[in-house]
Amino acid sequence: MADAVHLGSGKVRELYALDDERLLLVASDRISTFDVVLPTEIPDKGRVLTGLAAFWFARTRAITANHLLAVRADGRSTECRRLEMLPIECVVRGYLSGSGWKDYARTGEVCGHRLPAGLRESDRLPEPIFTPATKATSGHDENITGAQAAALVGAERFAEAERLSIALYRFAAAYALERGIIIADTKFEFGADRAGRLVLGDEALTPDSSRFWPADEYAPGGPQPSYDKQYVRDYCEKIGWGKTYPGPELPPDVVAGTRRRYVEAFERLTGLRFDDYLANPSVVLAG
Ligand code: Q0N
Repeated sequence: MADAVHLGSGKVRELYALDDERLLLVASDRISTFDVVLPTEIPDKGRVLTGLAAFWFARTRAITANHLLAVRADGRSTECRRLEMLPIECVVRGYLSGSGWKDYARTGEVCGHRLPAGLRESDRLPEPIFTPATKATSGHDENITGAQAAALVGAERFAEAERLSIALYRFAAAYALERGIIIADTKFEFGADRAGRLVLGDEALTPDSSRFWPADEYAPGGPQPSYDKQYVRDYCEKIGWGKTYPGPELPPDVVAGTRRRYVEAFERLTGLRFDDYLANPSVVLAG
């Protein structure tokens, strides 16, 4: 870390350059809700997300190459290949929620996909759809049509990013559903390596980059509880926070309940004990 150059901060992650070809992604324990980072951290949240992403990277190599080189012993830092990132977010939706639901309710379409009439909020879609968005530097990402995305990255790149995103989502959603977790939607970021090949980057298939819902509570026709952040959201509603900066401190029981949910998602999906991950993060890469 001594000579790693800080490149930038996301809401909950830091990015450093190790050399010309490698980056270090560090996941903090910060948590955001309603787009505001809260002043209270969730212990080990960054380790859960790092471990889960590494688990998925290891298990999806037959679908697509990815940027992961190594998970460090701290369990929250990953060394990755430096890529030329595409200027689009590759979102896949298997269920109708968030901006997808809002767009459908207004227009009957999401990112140019015409959907059947009469769908309710949180309904499962007949097939997963690719709904690209632009990366907003400030504020919210904006949904765009496939044609707009293709204009940004090129038709061939767009087609490959769409194909890979849908294949990754199908694989992960089926796997997670068997373990009691619905992945309602998810966001991928791809980049090109030096040979021009498309490579999966960022963190993938975590609760921060996806909507995870508990399958046993699934009840379409309204919003669903979040697998990971529901205690935080319920607490924020209870105290009447206005959902603008600054966010509230979280009480110890909300922190403990939320940490337990993150660890539970990790253990369900990986089939590993989280303590075993802490002792040796490489366990998520085996098998
Ligand atoms: C990169 N972002 C956006 C960390 C994540 N492998 C890569 N090569 C080049 N650039 C990037 C990656 C990756 N991953 C991705 N920015 C640069 C997401 N960031 C936001 C800040 O926290």
